Amino acid sequence: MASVNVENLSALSAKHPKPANTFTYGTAGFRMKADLLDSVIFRTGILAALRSKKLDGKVIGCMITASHNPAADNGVKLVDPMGEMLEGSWEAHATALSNAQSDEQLVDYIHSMVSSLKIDLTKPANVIIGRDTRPSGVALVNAFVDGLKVLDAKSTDYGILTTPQLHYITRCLNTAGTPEAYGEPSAEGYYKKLAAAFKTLVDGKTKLSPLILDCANGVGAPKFQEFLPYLGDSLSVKIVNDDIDNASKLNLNSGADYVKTGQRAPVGHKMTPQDRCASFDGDADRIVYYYQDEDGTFKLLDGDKIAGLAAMFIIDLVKAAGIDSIKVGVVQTAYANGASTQYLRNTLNVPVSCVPTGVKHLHHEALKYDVGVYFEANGHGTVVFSPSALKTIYSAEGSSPAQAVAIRSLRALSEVINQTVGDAFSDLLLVETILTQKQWTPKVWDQAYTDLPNRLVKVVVQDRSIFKTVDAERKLVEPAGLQDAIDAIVLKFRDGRSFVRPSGTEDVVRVYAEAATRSETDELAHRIGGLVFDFNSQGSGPRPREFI
Ligand code: 16G
Ligand code: MG
Repeated sequence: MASVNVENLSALSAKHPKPANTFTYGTAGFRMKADLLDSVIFRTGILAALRSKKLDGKVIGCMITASHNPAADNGVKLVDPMGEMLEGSWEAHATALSNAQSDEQLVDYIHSMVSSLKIDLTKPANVIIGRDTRPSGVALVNAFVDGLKVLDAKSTDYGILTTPQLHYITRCLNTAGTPEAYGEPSAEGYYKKLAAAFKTLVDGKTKLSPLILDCANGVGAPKFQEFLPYLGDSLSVKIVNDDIDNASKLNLNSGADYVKTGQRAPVGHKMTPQDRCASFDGDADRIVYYYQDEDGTFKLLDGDKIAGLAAMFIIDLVKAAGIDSIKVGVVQTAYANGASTQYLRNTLNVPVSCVPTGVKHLHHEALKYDVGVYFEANGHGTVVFSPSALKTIYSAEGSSPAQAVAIRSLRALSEVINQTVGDAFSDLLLVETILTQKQWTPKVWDQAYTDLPNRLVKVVVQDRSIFKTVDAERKLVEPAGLQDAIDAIVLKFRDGRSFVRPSGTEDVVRVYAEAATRSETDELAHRIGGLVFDFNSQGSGPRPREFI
């Protein structure tokens, strides 16, 4: 089994001293101010090497990004061999390694993992690395590589990539030469695969007007620019917010998070009712669409709207292909607008499951369906096809020309969609495919259902860890008595719904509320916010004035 070369570890570890902070590998890996991350990322390198050795040298991915956070932040997440998020049970190991107080503790923890998980340290380890455009990325990649050196892991640095590209390449490398080969393991391979599928899907259809694409001044900008030549004249896109040379602009007043949270267009974005717009987040794994109504109202088409559009389209295609043995399902979180869930269940008659927040939960649940469509309201999401569904789609022949066309579309759809993780590029092509095939404007798409007004508020509390939820985060079991008090308030509101959950990424508790009208929704959100703040005097700092 061999053991760790302690001298080598100490020499490398000395370059990456641990600050006094305590770290947690959360929903999206480690994420914080970049200047606190050096030791964390060094140790995550050690973990990545261990993970690869445990999996017999399979390639593990490492993405250095802090997504929609400000430019001064950064983060790291690891990707498992099929392009999915790091297995849940290893998150605790990441946390433990990052908090080891000395080299001795570090070595002890590595040895305890080696023995409890039966890791053979003599096995090879292979890790690939990608990063977003943040200036802190280069030094953090070096820290990660030092971590890999502790266990002699082999690494390939792919430089700047979007998060989903890194997921894609990881899967390609691990499936190369097998019947499940996912594609060429490079950004170029990714562009070629997606563009070819998209061209098949829109072949012969009238091209839509240009899409105005806000890239949040992040990695999506240079990468989408790089992608455009592959798309040729199948799609026209006008990229805005593409200044990656001025780091402070990253995610500033722009991007999917800004648009979704504030329900407004990026600053400086002059929209007309003719425009179809979309925003990526800082690492291009999230997308939302929007447009302006004739009366000037801003209209958001978020992850729920994308899920509804995709489910509707896929259900129709499966029927048209004559293979309705394939069952489509949709996965949402508690944040899904109540009107979207109703639309999916009652209009599309599709099964809908609700899971806790975080891509990994949705992805896992979606794998239970033949075709699983999953989206968070914030725009993270994709569609996954089960191996048996793919087999059916690829073996079907169709007994009429119409069936043959539908089958061809389904095949191309499974190629245009990045099935490893939610991917803003691939989701964009999915939406553009459907709008092109139907010749729909965003307004027509929006008519599927009307969102219930909703509001999200943050409550700063002394200790968010005392808030415990069940039922996919829709009910609090602790602190005792709080859920009953919430229920009593919600009952007073028409179409009222509200839930309270601790954030996985920030030191706050989040309150979501929806109700029949905007004013009732605001009142509900602020009543629940006040309730949580006051409950056992949990609130921290000044009580927000709008809380009731
Ligand atoms: C992370 C998750 C995202 C989730 C968000 C919730 C991934 C890749 N990202 O960004 O899916 O919506 O956390 O944040 O899983 P919260 O727990 O602070 O509300
Ligand atoms: Mg992101």
